[in-house]
Amino acid sequence: KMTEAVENFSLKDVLADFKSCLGNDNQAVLMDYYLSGWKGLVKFMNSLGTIFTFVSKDAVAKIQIMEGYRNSAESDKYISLQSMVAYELAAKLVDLEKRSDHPNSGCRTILRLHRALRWLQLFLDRLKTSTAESKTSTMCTNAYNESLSNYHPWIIRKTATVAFCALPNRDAFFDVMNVGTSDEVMAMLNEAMPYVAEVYEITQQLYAQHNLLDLP
Ligand code: 1PX
Repeated sequence: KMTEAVENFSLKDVLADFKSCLGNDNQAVLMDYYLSGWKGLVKFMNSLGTIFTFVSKDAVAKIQIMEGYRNSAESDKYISLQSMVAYELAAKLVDLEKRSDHPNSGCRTILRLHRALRWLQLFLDRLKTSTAESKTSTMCTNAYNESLSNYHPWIIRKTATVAFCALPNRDAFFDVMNVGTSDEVMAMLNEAMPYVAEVYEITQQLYAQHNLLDLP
């Protein structure tokens, strides 16, 4: 019943985007690869079942906001996260105190995805060190409680926690990833996760340096 697009889809390709987004000098985080990586994650999440569409819907909305900037007259200002921050701050396009004139700045939109990337990193790290008996729902909940949940109101936390219980088990999860045997999944995660971590760290430093970590 799965479409061809889903069948050919591998988490390996998704994580490769996070390597590509570091470019050649490992300094800038390139927007198009960053968004492409996110689109792949969304596709992966949607293949887990309709219950997760409430999560992917928000990610999709944020990806679309960013693609809007990339398709605008200001496109070149959004070539990297670094150029975006420089441009939006200089042009006063970021709401710093409360959402008002610029409710959907690139800076605040990317910050939401950035926080979610931390969840992904923690979750995949747990998966990497898990055993056949480990429960995906527990790994997912723990990763969430250590990261993203701190930015979510009670009602979202509650809904997310309920959704996590519907996660497929570890074997089914590995199947959906389309990477191969569980040994191959482990090898892929070992090879790809340092790049996700690097993207996270560079973004975190950029935001810290400009005092943007609490954007409303
Ligand atoms: C092998 C594993 C791959 C799994 C890939 C899944 C990646 C999913 C990433 C989740 C993306 C969620 C983006 C959330 C951004 C956010 O925090 N938005 C909130 C704030 O936005 P606002 O504009 O209002 O300031 C917004 O309120 C979000 C609401 C949606 C609910 C978010 C629940 C987060 C759960 C994250 C874990 C997903 C578990 C998927 C199962 C694998």
